[in-house]
Amino acid sequence: MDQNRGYAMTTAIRPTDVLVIVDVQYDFLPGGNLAVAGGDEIVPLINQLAKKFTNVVLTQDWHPADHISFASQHQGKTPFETVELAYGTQVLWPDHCVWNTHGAAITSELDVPHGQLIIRKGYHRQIDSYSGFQEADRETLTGLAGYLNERDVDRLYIVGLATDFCVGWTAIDAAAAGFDVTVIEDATRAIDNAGSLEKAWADMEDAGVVRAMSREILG
Ligand code: VGL
Ligand code: ZN
Repeated sequence: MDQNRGYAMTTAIRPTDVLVIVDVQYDFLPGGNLAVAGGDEIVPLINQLAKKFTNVVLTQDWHPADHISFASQHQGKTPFETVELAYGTQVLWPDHCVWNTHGAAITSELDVPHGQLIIRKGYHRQIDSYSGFQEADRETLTGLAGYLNERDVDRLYIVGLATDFCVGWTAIDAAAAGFDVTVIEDATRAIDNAGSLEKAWADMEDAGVVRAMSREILG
């Protein structure tokens, strides 16, 4: 089967498949507080992909101004350093995606009027949540798996920002929750801090996440 991948076989999207668009918010786009290089380049591609799906769900990183993941909340710390928290090691970030700020808004360039659900995450002050399914304490659930299961969804395609954090963790948790998961690589962009991108792909592979390119869906 694998040798056929080069021939751009097109995967048919089924009515029960869901496209999950992760964190395409102004703070992760060029000019934003935690800008992901090339983040804006994926938006037209996501718009094209979304047209193939009946079901589209979005996630939105959504932090209180004093969120524990912000370096500004830890004396003497700067962004991209780490701290040990009750639930493990936490990377510290610039303040980003603060409730009701422009940076937290999903870009208006995203053309997904049929999006069904926006799941917010990271709104508990003491817990970060890269994943759209489960917060960083690995205990608190967002309800997304319940939503998808109630609607008899079994196959997810994941795109958005950033490959090595919110996309990767969402994909791994989705696989752990029993979904059949594909990440569309060219519809993501990475932060890539200290080897995080390579690690994320290795972790996704271990979790059984399929790595695809948009042409396999768009034809
Ligand atoms: C993200 C770092 C902090 C992401 C969110 O969307 O990948 N990364 N918060
Ligand atoms: Zn965040």
